[in-house]
Amino acid sequence: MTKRHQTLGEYIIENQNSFKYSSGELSKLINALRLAAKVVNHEVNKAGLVDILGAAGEVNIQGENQQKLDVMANNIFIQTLRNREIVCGIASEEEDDYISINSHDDNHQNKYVVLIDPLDGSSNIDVNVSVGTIFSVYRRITPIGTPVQMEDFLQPGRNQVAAGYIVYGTSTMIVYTTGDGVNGFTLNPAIGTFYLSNPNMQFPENGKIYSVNEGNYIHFPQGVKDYIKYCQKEEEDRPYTSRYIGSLVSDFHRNMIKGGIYMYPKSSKAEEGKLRLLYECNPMAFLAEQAGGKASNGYQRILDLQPTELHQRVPFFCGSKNMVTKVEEFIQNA
Ligand code: P6P
Repeated sequence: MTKRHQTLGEYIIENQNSFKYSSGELSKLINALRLAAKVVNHEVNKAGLVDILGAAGEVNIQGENQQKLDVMANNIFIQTLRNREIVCGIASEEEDDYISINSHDDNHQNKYVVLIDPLDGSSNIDVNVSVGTIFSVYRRITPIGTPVQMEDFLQPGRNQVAAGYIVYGTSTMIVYTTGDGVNGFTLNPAIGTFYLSNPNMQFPENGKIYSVNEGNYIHFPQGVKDYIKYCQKEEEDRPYTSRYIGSLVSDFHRNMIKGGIYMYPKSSKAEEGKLRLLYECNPMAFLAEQAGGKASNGYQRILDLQPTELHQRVPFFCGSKNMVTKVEEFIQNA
């Protein structure tokens, strides 16, 4: 009997009860993200065809030129989530402050907060390299009313109830977890349907790929330099292969399938690293651990870090468990 390729919609329905909070609203949230992903995918795929490239002329809180697609993706995800009576607040890389969303029904309280990087790696758009959306979902802590930054948004990553990414690459995929493993769904653009293509994704414990911007080598801490030299040494199963796309989602996705480690260390140029804890590191760390991998800031588990501000940055080492443990050893013994 040929294997039935489940659609994402069927998967959500069939696994609704496995989600410990099984309220149905998280399923609605995932469905909303699915819809937004299709719309953004359409825009990303035609980016080269219309005058949508180039900076929108504005600069976001990160001090980066906002590409028009960044702005569009941000608006698409916010509008899609706002209209569904599920989410009480959204924090986005593209928004200085979080957005509160009040329920239209006085008897209903929207119970989730979403943190999102609507189009990570957007500087790659102009050169036709894959980009991605990263999302992180928590249950609100405050019982009612307008969500509060400290309690509702600055939760440690171990509180996440769902996390995932959409990679707009050679094919468009949604990869996500609700705490019961990681599954990947590939879009059939001809009919606009996501199919379960990568069930139960697992990080190999060991890998032979390291992903880091070696152009920053001279600025890295000594322990990171020592680990990079370790990766390059002719010994045992080394030298490893260096692969760095400049798009976190793509590097992470490849490393999860093939085995490898992604690193964005702190440096003398970036005292806390570049990646944001809340909407890049925490969701990718949740996925990594759910797939048997590991995510660390070099000293601590990413998911145990207590956030202090929406857009804070942390050093990030993520991927095959034994590779992350090895770089931690180099960092801590330098
Ligand atoms: P650099 C993209 O801007 C991003 O946030 C990640 O997707 C990517 O891995 C990293 O930054 C690239 O940064 O400094 O190496 O260009």
